[in-house]
Amino acid sequence: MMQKVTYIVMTIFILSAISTRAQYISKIWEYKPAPGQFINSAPWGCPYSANTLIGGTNGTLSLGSFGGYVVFSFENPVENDDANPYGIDFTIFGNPLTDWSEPAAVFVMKDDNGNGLPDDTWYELAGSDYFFTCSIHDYEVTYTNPNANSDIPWSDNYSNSGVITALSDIHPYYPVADSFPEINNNSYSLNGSYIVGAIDLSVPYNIRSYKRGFGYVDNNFRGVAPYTIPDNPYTEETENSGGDAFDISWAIDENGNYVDLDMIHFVKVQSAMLANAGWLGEISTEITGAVDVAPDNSITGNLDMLVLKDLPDTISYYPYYLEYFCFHSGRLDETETVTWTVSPDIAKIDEQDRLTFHDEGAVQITATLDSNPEITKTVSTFLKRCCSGISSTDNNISVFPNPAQDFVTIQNAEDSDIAIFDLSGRCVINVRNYSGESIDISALKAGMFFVKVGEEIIKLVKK
Ligand SMILES: [Ca+2]
Ligand SMILES: [Ca+2]
Ligand SMILES: [Ca+2]
Ligand SMILES: [Ca+2]
Repeated sequence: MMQKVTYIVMTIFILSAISTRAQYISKIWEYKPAPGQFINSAPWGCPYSANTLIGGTNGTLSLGSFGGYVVFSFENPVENDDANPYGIDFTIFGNPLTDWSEPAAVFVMKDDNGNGLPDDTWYELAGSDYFFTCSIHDYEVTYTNPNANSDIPWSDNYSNSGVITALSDIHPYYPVADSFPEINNNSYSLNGSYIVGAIDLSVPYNIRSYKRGFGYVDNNFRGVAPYTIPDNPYTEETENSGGDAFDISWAIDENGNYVDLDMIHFVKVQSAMLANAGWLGEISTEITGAVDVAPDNSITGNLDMLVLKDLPDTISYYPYYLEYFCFHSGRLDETETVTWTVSPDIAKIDEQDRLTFHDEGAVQITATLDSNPEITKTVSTFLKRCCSGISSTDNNISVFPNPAQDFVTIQNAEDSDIAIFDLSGRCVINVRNYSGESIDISALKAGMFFVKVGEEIIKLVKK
Protein backbone atom coordinates (compact mmCIF):
# COMPACT_ATOMS: atom_id res chain seq x y z
CA MET A 1 0.00 0.00 0.00
CA MET A 2 2.77 2.38 0.97
CA GLN A 3 4.56 1.65 -2.27
CA LYS A 4 1.41 2.35 -4.27
CA VAL A 5 0.88 5.73 -2.61
CA THR A 6 4.50 6.64 -3.27
CA TYR A 7 4.06 5.60 -6.88
CA ILE A 8 0.95 7.77 -7.29
CA VAL A 9 2.63 10.76 -5.67
CA MET A 10 5.68 10.34 -7.89
CA THR A 11 3.44 10.03 -10.95
CA ILE A 12 1.68 13.28 -10.07
CA PHE A 13 5.04 14.93 -9.51
CA ILE A 14 6.39 13.75 -12.87
CA LEU A 15 3.22 14.77 -14.72
CA SER A 16 3.30 18.26 -13.25
CA ALA A 17 6.99 18.55 -14.11
CA ILE A 18 6.22 17.57 -17.71
CA SER A 19 3.43 20.13 -18.03
CA THR A 20 5.65 23.04 -16.99
CA ARG A 21 8.85 22.31 -18.91
CA ALA A 22 9.39 23.16 -22.57
CA GLN A 23 7.77 20.78 -24.98
CA TYR A 24 9.86 19.62 -27.93
CA ILE A 25 9.15 17.23 -30.78
CA SER A 26 8.64 13.79 -29.28
CA LYS A 27 7.79 11.62 -32.30
CA ILE A 28 8.54 11.54 -36.03
CA TRP A 29 5.69 10.02 -38.04
CA GLU A 30 7.11 10.31 -41.52
CA TYR A 31 10.10 11.75 -43.33
CA LYS A 32 9.92 11.81 -47.12
CA PRO A 33 12.56 14.05 -48.68
CA ALA A 34 12.57 15.45 -52.21
CA PRO A 35 15.86 15.08 -54.11
CA GLY A 36 18.51 17.53 -52.95
CA GLN A 37 22.18 18.18 -52.30
CA PHE A 38 22.03 16.94 -48.70
CA ILE A 39 19.85 13.88 -49.31
CA ASN A 40 21.50 10.47 -48.71
CA SER A 41 24.33 12.09 -46.78
CA ALA A 42 24.97 12.58 -43.07
CA PRO A 43 24.04 14.41 -40.97
CA TRP A 44 21.16 16.19 -42.81
CA GLY A 45 19.63 13.73 -45.25
CA CYS A 46 19.53 10.19 -43.85
CA PRO A 47 16.44 8.52 -42.38
CA TYR A 48 17.87 8.91 -38.87
CA SER A 49 18.28 12.66 -39.45
CA ALA A 50 14.56 13.11 -38.74
CA ASN A 51 15.02 11.64 -35.26
CA THR A 52 17.60 14.32 -34.43
CA LEU A 53 14.64 16.73 -34.12
CA ILE A 54 13.36 14.89 -31.05
CA GLY A 55 13.81 16.49 -27.64
CA GLY A 56 15.65 19.69 -28.56
CA THR A 57 16.45 22.39 -31.09
CA ASN A 58 19.87 21.35 -32.40
CA GLY A 59 18.85 18.61 -34.84
CA THR A 60 19.88 18.31 -38.48
CA LEU A 61 17.22 17.59 -41.09
CA SER A 62 17.00 18.61 -44.75
CA LEU A 63 13.72 18.22 -46.65
CA GLY A 64 15.30 18.52 -50.11
CA SER A 65 13.61 20.40 -52.93
CA PHE A 66 9.90 21.16 -53.41
CA GLY A 67 7.48 18.81 -51.67
CA GLY A 68 9.92 17.07 -49.32
CA TYR A 69 8.28 16.82 -45.90
CA VAL A 70 8.42 15.64 -42.31
CA VAL A 71 5.46 14.91 -40.00
CA PHE A 72 5.97 15.16 -36.24
CA SER A 73 4.11 15.52 -32.98
CA PHE A 74 4.80 16.83 -29.51
CA GLU A 75 4.23 14.84 -26.32
CA ASN A 76 1.01 16.78 -25.64
CA PRO A 77 -1.26 18.63 -28.04
CA VAL A 78 -0.29 22.22 -28.85
CA GLU A 79 -3.03 24.53 -27.64
CA ASN A 80 -4.22 27.60 -29.51
CA ASP A 81 -4.06 29.59 -26.29
CA ASP A 82 -5.17 33.25 -26.40
CA ALA A 83 -2.68 34.00 -23.64
CA ASN A 84 0.29 32.99 -25.83
CA PRO A 85 2.55 35.95 -26.75
CA TYR A 86 1.37 37.50 -30.07
CA GLY A 87 -1.02 34.52 -30.43
CA ILE A 88 1.94 32.31 -31.39
CA ASP A 89 1.56 28.65 -30.43
CA PHE A 90 4.78 26.96 -31.55
CA THR A 91 8.17 27.81 -33.05
CA ILE A 92 10.19 25.85 -35.61
CA PHE A 93 13.93 26.48 -35.99
CA GLY A 94 15.90 26.27 -39.25
CA ASN A 95 19.32 27.52 -40.31
CA PRO A 96 18.70 30.68 -42.37
CA LEU A 97 21.49 33.16 -43.09
CA THR A 98 21.33 36.84 -44.01
CA ASP A 99 19.38 37.01 -47.29
CA TRP A 100 19.29 33.23 -47.42
CA SER A 101 15.89 31.77 -46.69
CA GLU A 102 14.73 28.32 -47.81
CA PRO A 103 11.03 28.48 -46.98
CA ALA A 104 8.79 25.56 -46.10
CA ALA A 105 5.02 25.66 -45.65
CA VAL A 106 3.52 24.33 -42.42
CA PHE A 107 0.35 22.26 -42.05
CA VAL A 108 -1.40 21.28 -38.82
CA MET A 109 -3.80 18.47 -37.94
CA LYS A 110 -6.08 17.89 -34.98
CA ASP A 111 -6.64 14.28 -33.97
CA ASP A 112 -10.38 14.59 -34.62
CA ASN A 113 -11.09 10.86 -34.49
CA GLY A 114 -9.05 10.48 -31.30
CA ASN A 115 -7.10 7.42 -32.44
CA GLY A 116 -3.70 9.02 -31.84
CA LEU A 117 -2.76 8.76 -35.51
CA PRO A 118 -2.23 11.52 -38.12
CA ASP A 119 -5.12 10.28 -40.28
CA ASP A 120 -7.37 13.36 -40.00
CA THR A 121 -7.46 16.65 -41.97
CA TRP A 122 -4.40 18.78 -42.73
CA TYR A 123 -4.83 22.55 -42.69
CA GLU A 124 -2.15 24.81 -44.11
CA LEU A 125 -1.06 27.70 -41.89
CA ALA A 126 -1.41 30.43 -44.53
CA GLY A 127 1.70 32.59 -44.39
CA SER A 128 2.57 35.90 -46.05
CA ASP A 129 2.93 34.44 -49.57
CA TYR A 130 -0.13 32.17 -49.57
CA PHE A 131 -2.37 34.79 -51.24
CA PHE A 132 0.03 35.93 -54.00
CA THR A 133 -1.56 35.23 -57.37
CA CYS A 134 1.36 33.09 -58.50
CA SER A 135 1.32 30.83 -55.41
CA ILE A 136 -0.10 27.38 -56.19
CA HIS A 137 -1.91 25.38 -53.51
CA ASP A 138 -2.29 22.09 -55.39
CA TYR A 139 1.16 21.83 -56.89
CA GLU A 140 2.60 18.39 -57.68
CA VAL A 141 6.07 17.57 -58.89
CA THR A 142 7.28 14.19 -60.17
CA TYR A 143 11.00 13.48 -59.81
CA THR A 144 12.73 10.88 -61.99
CA ASN A 145 15.75 8.89 -60.85
CA PRO A 146 18.62 9.54 -63.30
CA ASN A 147 20.33 6.39 -61.92
CA ALA A 148 23.54 8.39 -61.82
CA ASN A 149 25.03 11.09 -59.64
CA SER A 150 23.66 13.78 -61.92
CA ASP A 151 20.81 16.29 -62.44
CA ILE A 152 17.34 15.14 -61.36
CA PRO A 153 14.64 15.66 -64.03
CA TRP A 154 11.25 16.85 -62.80
CA SER A 155 7.86 17.54 -64.31
CA ASP A 156 4.83 19.17 -62.70
CA ASN A 157 1.04 19.06 -62.96
CA TYR A 158 1.08 22.24 -65.10
CA SER A 159 3.08 20.63 -67.95
CA ASN A 160 6.35 22.27 -66.88
CA SER A 161 9.60 20.38 -66.59
CA GLY A 162 13.17 21.04 -65.52
CA VAL A 163 16.02 19.64 -63.48
CA ILE A 164 17.35 19.91 -59.96
CA THR A 165 20.93 20.77 -60.81
CA ALA A 166 23.49 18.45 -59.23
CA LEU A 167 26.41 20.49 -57.87
CA SER A 168 28.75 17.52 -57.93
CA ASP A 169 28.79 13.86 -58.84
CA ILE A 170 29.95 12.71 -55.41
CA HIS A 171 26.63 11.28 -54.26
CA PRO A 172 23.11 10.79 -55.65
CA TYR A 173 20.43 13.44 -54.99
CA TYR A 174 17.59 10.97 -55.53
CA PRO A 175 16.73 9.12 -52.28
CA VAL A 176 18.50 5.75 -52.48
CA ALA A 177 16.43 2.58 -52.09
CA ASP A 178 18.52 1.15 -49.22
CA SER A 179 17.71 4.15 -47.03
CA PHE A 180 14.26 5.10 -48.32
CA PRO A 181 12.63 1.79 -49.40
CA GLU A 182 9.16 3.37 -49.42
CA ILE A 183 10.19 5.75 -52.25
CA ASN A 184 9.81 4.26 -55.73
CA ASN A 185 13.27 3.84 -57.24
CA ASN A 186 12.23 5.04 -60.73
CA SER A 187 10.12 8.09 -59.99
CA TYR A 188 7.86 9.57 -57.33
CA SER A 189 5.54 12.51 -56.88
CA LEU A 190 5.30 15.04 -54.06
CA ASN A 191 2.54 17.59 -53.72
CA GLY A 192 1.66 20.56 -51.59
CA SER A 193 1.88 24.30 -51.38
CA TYR A 194 4.17 26.16 -53.77
CA ILE A 195 5.50 29.71 -53.48
CA VAL A 196 7.71 31.53 -55.97
CA GLY A 197 10.02 33.08 -53.36
CA ALA A 198 12.53 35.75 -54.38
CA ILE A 199 15.94 34.67 -55.62
CA ASP A 200 18.49 37.23 -56.77
CA LEU A 201 21.23 35.76 -59.00
CA SER A 202 22.52 39.12 -60.20
CA VAL A 203 25.70 39.03 -58.09
CA PRO A 204 27.19 35.54 -58.59
CA TYR A 205 29.32 35.57 -55.43
CA ASN A 206 26.37 36.83 -53.38
CA ILE A 207 23.29 34.90 -54.48
CA ARG A 208 20.31 35.77 -52.33
CA SER A 209 17.00 34.14 -51.46
CA TYR A 210 15.10 36.86 -49.64
CA LYS A 211 13.15 36.07 -46.51
CA ARG A 212 9.38 35.77 -46.63
CA GLY A 213 7.09 38.01 -44.54
CA PHE A 214 5.92 35.45 -42.00
CA GLY A 215 4.67 31.89 -41.72
CA TYR A 216 7.49 29.87 -43.33
CA VAL A 217 10.20 27.64 -41.85
CA ASP A 218 13.96 28.23 -42.34
CA ASN A 219 13.23 31.93 -42.69
CA ASN A 220 14.13 33.75 -39.44
CA PHE A 221 17.21 33.71 -37.24
CA ARG A 222 17.27 32.04 -33.88
CA GLY A 223 17.16 34.35 -30.86
CA VAL A 224 17.89 33.57 -27.23
CA ALA A 225 16.60 31.08 -24.65
CA PRO A 226 14.12 30.40 -23.18
CA TYR A 227 12.68 29.12 -26.43
CA THR A 228 9.17 28.96 -24.97
CA ILE A 229 8.87 32.76 -25.52
CA PRO A 230 8.46 33.27 -29.28
CA ASP A 231 9.46 35.86 -31.85
CA ASN A 232 6.85 38.39 -32.90
CA PRO A 233 6.49 37.38 -36.59
CA TYR A 234 4.91 40.74 -37.47
CA THR A 235 8.10 42.75 -36.86
CA GLU A 236 11.37 42.77 -38.82
CA GLU A 237 13.61 42.37 -35.77
CA THR A 238 14.20 39.15 -33.86
CA GLU A 239 12.55 39.02 -30.44
CA ASN A 240 12.90 36.37 -27.70
CA SER A 241 13.53 32.86 -29.11
CA GLY A 242 13.55 34.03 -32.74
CA GLY A 243 13.03 31.22 -35.23
CA ASP A 244 9.83 30.85 -37.18
CA ALA A 245 6.69 31.50 -35.15
CA PHE A 246 3.37 29.85 -36.00
CA ASP A 247 -0.18 30.61 -34.90
CA ILE A 248 -2.76 27.80 -35.20
CA SER A 249 -5.29 30.55 -36.04
CA TRP A 250 -3.68 30.92 -39.50
CA ALA A 251 -5.13 27.51 -40.44
CA ILE A 252 -7.02 27.60 -43.72
CA ASP A 253 -9.17 24.92 -45.33
CA GLU A 254 -9.05 23.73 -48.92
CA ASN A 255 -11.51 26.44 -49.95
CA GLY A 256 -9.28 29.16 -48.55
CA ASN A 257 -11.41 29.87 -45.46
CA TYR A 258 -9.91 30.29 -42.01
CA VAL A 259 -10.81 27.53 -39.56
CA ASP A 260 -10.80 27.76 -35.77
CA LEU A 261 -8.85 24.97 -34.08
CA ASP A 262 -8.51 24.92 -30.28
CA MET A 263 -5.49 22.63 -30.42
CA ILE A 264 -3.44 20.53 -32.84
CA HIS A 265 -1.69 17.17 -32.48
CA PHE A 266 0.41 16.87 -35.66
CA VAL A 267 2.58 19.19 -37.72
CA LYS A 268 3.78 18.76 -41.32
CA VAL A 269 6.62 20.88 -42.71
CA GLN A 270 6.90 20.86 -46.52
CA SER A 271 9.60 22.45 -48.67
CA ALA A 272 7.71 25.12 -50.67
CA MET A 273 10.03 26.42 -53.41
CA LEU A 274 11.21 24.73 -56.59
CA ALA A 275 14.25 26.69 -57.61
CA ASN A 276 17.93 26.39 -58.37
CA ALA A 277 20.12 29.07 -56.84
CA GLY A 278 23.25 28.91 -59.00
CA TRP A 279 26.31 27.44 -57.35
CA LEU A 280 24.42 27.17 -54.04
CA GLY A 281 22.22 24.47 -55.53
CA GLU A 282 18.51 23.97 -55.09
CA ILE A 283 16.45 25.71 -52.41
CA SER A 284 15.84 23.06 -49.76
CA THR A 285 14.55 23.62 -46.24
CA GLU A 286 16.51 22.64 -43.13
CA ILE A 287 14.94 22.12 -39.70
CA THR A 288 16.71 21.83 -36.36
CA GLY A 289 13.77 21.41 -33.98
CA ALA A 290 10.51 22.83 -32.66
CA VAL A 291 9.15 23.96 -29.32
CA ASP A 292 5.71 24.91 -28.07
CA VAL A 293 5.00 28.33 -26.58
CA ALA A 294 4.26 29.00 -22.91
CA PRO A 295 1.28 31.28 -22.20
CA ASP A 296 2.21 34.76 -20.94
CA ASN A 297 -0.20 37.55 -21.76
CA SER A 298 2.15 40.20 -20.38
CA ILE A 299 4.17 39.90 -23.62
CA THR A 300 2.54 41.99 -26.35
CA GLY A 301 3.51 43.85 -29.48
CA ASN A 302 2.44 45.06 -32.90
CA LEU A 303 0.07 42.64 -34.67
CA ASP A 304 -0.43 44.49 -37.99
CA MET A 305 1.57 43.50 -41.04
CA LEU A 306 1.80 44.67 -44.61
CA VAL A 307 3.25 42.31 -47.21
CA LEU A 308 4.34 43.49 -50.67
CA LYS A 309 5.20 41.15 -53.47
CA ASP A 310 8.93 41.30 -54.22
CA LEU A 311 9.93 43.47 -57.18
CA PRO A 312 12.48 42.49 -59.82
CA ASP A 313 15.78 44.47 -59.93
CA THR A 314 14.58 46.30 -63.02
CA ILE A 315 11.10 47.08 -64.31
CA SER A 316 11.17 47.89 -68.01
CA TYR A 317 7.50 47.92 -68.94
CA TYR A 318 4.25 49.26 -67.63
CA PRO A 319 1.68 49.02 -66.32
CA TYR A 320 3.42 46.90 -63.69
CA TYR A 321 1.01 45.35 -61.21
CA LEU A 322 1.97 45.74 -57.56
CA GLU A 323 0.51 43.23 -55.15
CA TYR A 324 0.04 43.73 -51.42
CA PHE A 325 -1.82 42.09 -48.55
CA CYS A 326 -2.68 43.38 -45.08
CA PHE A 327 -2.78 41.05 -42.11
CA HIS A 328 -3.98 41.45 -38.55
CA SER A 329 -2.63 38.78 -36.18
CA GLY A 330 -1.57 36.98 -39.35
CA ARG A 331 -5.07 36.71 -40.77
CA LEU A 332 -5.78 38.43 -44.08
CA ASP A 333 -7.84 41.61 -43.74
CA GLU A 334 -9.22 42.54 -47.14
CA THR A 335 -10.91 45.67 -45.82
CA GLU A 336 -7.54 47.37 -45.27
CA THR A 337 -6.16 49.81 -47.84
CA VAL A 338 -2.76 51.41 -48.39
CA THR A 339 -1.43 54.71 -49.69
CA TRP A 340 1.51 54.50 -52.11
CA THR A 341 4.40 56.93 -52.32
CA VAL A 342 7.22 56.86 -54.87
CA SER A 343 10.57 58.55 -54.36
CA PRO A 344 11.82 60.26 -56.48
CA ASP A 345 8.58 61.28 -58.13
CA ILE A 346 9.09 59.65 -61.54
CA ALA A 347 6.32 57.07 -61.34
CA LYS A 348 2.65 56.89 -60.50
CA ILE A 349 0.57 54.15 -58.92
CA ASP A 350 -3.14 54.20 -59.65
CA GLU A 351 -6.10 52.93 -57.63
CA GLN A 352 -5.72 49.48 -59.12
CA ASP A 353 -2.11 49.37 -57.85
CA ARG A 354 -0.73 49.72 -61.38
CA LEU A 355 2.68 51.36 -61.66
CA THR A 356 3.44 53.57 -64.66
CA PHE A 357 6.49 55.78 -65.12
CA HIS A 358 7.75 58.55 -67.35
CA ASP A 359 11.42 58.62 -66.49
CA GLU A 360 14.28 56.26 -65.72
CA GLY A 361 16.03 55.73 -62.42
CA ALA A 362 16.19 53.98 -59.08
CA VAL A 363 13.02 54.36 -57.02
CA GLN A 364 11.74 53.46 -53.61
CA ILE A 365 8.10 52.49 -53.43
CA THR A 366 6.44 52.70 -50.03
CA ALA A 367 3.01 51.44 -49.00
CA THR A 368 1.50 52.85 -45.80
CA LEU A 369 -1.39 51.14 -44.05
CA ASP A 370 -4.25 53.67 -43.97
CA SER A 371 -5.65 52.40 -40.67
CA ASN A 372 -2.25 52.44 -38.94
CA PRO A 373 0.33 54.75 -40.61
CA GLU A 374 3.09 53.33 -38.42
CA ILE A 375 2.94 50.19 -40.58
CA THR A 376 4.84 50.74 -43.80
CA LYS A 377 6.71 48.60 -46.27
CA THR A 378 9.28 49.86 -48.74
CA VAL A 379 10.66 48.08 -51.80
CA SER A 380 13.11 49.38 -54.37
CA THR A 381 13.72 48.75 -58.04
CA PHE A 382 15.17 50.42 -61.12
CA LEU A 383 12.73 51.80 -63.68
CA LYS A 384 14.08 51.47 -67.19
CA ARG A 385 12.25 53.19 -69.97
CA CYS A 386 10.99 50.84 -72.57
CA CYS A 387 7.55 50.89 -73.93
CA SER A 388 4.01 50.08 -73.06
CA GLY A 389 2.02 47.27 -74.59
CA ILE A 390 4.48 46.52 -77.39
CA SER A 391 3.98 43.55 -79.68
CA SER A 392 7.60 42.50 -79.98
CA THR A 393 10.71 43.42 -78.05
CA ASP A 394 14.36 44.27 -78.43
CA ASN A 395 15.15 40.58 -77.98
CA ASN A 396 12.78 39.67 -80.82
CA ILE A 397 10.44 37.91 -78.42
CA SER A 398 7.01 37.74 -79.99
CA VAL A 399 3.67 36.03 -79.54
CA PHE A 400 2.23 34.07 -82.45
CA PRO A 401 -0.51 34.10 -83.55
CA ASN A 402 -1.80 37.35 -82.06
CA PRO A 403 -4.78 37.63 -81.71
CA ALA A 404 -5.07 33.95 -80.84
CA GLN A 405 -7.90 31.62 -79.95
CA ASP A 406 -6.64 28.31 -78.50
CA PHE A 407 -2.86 28.17 -78.66
CA VAL A 408 0.02 30.63 -78.77
CA THR A 409 3.72 30.17 -79.28
CA ILE A 410 6.20 32.57 -77.72
CA GLN A 411 9.08 32.95 -80.12
CA ASN A 412 12.69 33.39 -78.97
CA ALA A 413 11.71 32.68 -75.35
CA GLU A 414 13.07 29.16 -74.89
CA ASP A 415 14.13 28.35 -71.32
CA SER A 416 12.51 31.55 -70.00
CA ASP A 417 9.84 31.74 -67.33
CA ILE A 418 6.58 32.95 -68.82
CA ALA A 419 3.57 34.36 -67.02
CA ILE A 420 0.35 35.52 -68.62
CA PHE A 421 -1.60 38.21 -66.72
CA ASP A 422 -5.09 39.50 -67.21
CA LEU A 423 -5.90 43.21 -67.04
CA SER A 424 -6.43 43.05 -63.29
CA GLY A 425 -2.89 41.79 -62.85
CA ARG A 426 -3.90 38.25 -61.95
CA CYS A 427 -1.46 35.64 -63.17
CA VAL A 428 -3.59 33.22 -65.23
CA ILE A 429 -0.92 31.00 -66.81
CA ASN A 430 2.51 30.23 -65.48
CA VAL A 431 5.11 28.34 -67.53
CA ARG A 432 8.60 27.72 -66.23
CA ASN A 433 11.56 26.87 -68.44
CA TYR A 434 9.50 27.35 -71.58
CA SER A 435 10.24 24.60 -74.10
CA GLY A 436 9.06 26.47 -77.20
CA GLU A 437 5.91 24.41 -77.60
CA SER A 438 2.49 26.01 -77.99
CA ILE A 439 0.69 27.14 -74.83
CA ASP A 440 -2.99 26.27 -74.41
CA ILE A 441 -4.96 29.48 -73.81
CA SER A 442 -8.36 28.05 -74.74
CA ALA A 443 -9.60 28.39 -71.14
CA LEU A 444 -9.04 32.16 -71.07
CA LYS A 445 -11.88 34.59 -71.65
CA ALA A 446 -11.73 36.74 -74.77
CA GLY A 447 -9.91 40.00 -74.16
CA MET A 448 -6.53 41.56 -73.55
CA PHE A 449 -3.69 39.85 -71.67
CA PHE A 450 -0.04 40.57 -70.99
CA VAL A 451 2.59 37.92 -71.64
CA LYS A 452 5.59 38.45 -69.40
CA VAL A 453 8.85 36.82 -70.52
CA GLY A 454 11.63 37.55 -68.07
CA GLU A 455 11.49 41.34 -67.85
CA GLU A 456 9.78 41.82 -71.22
CA ILE A 457 6.05 42.19 -71.67
CA ILE A 458 3.95 41.67 -74.79
CA LYS A 459 0.27 42.35 -75.36
CA LEU A 460 -1.83 39.34 -76.30
CA VAL A 461 -5.39 39.50 -77.57
CA LYS A 462 -7.48 36.39 -76.95
CA LYS A 463 -10.28 35.85 -79.45
CA1 LIG B 1 -2.64 31.02 -31.37
CA1 LIG C 1 18.71 26.51 -44.85
CA1 LIG D 1 -6.40 10.53 -35.92
CA1 LIG E 1 10.10 39.62 -35.18
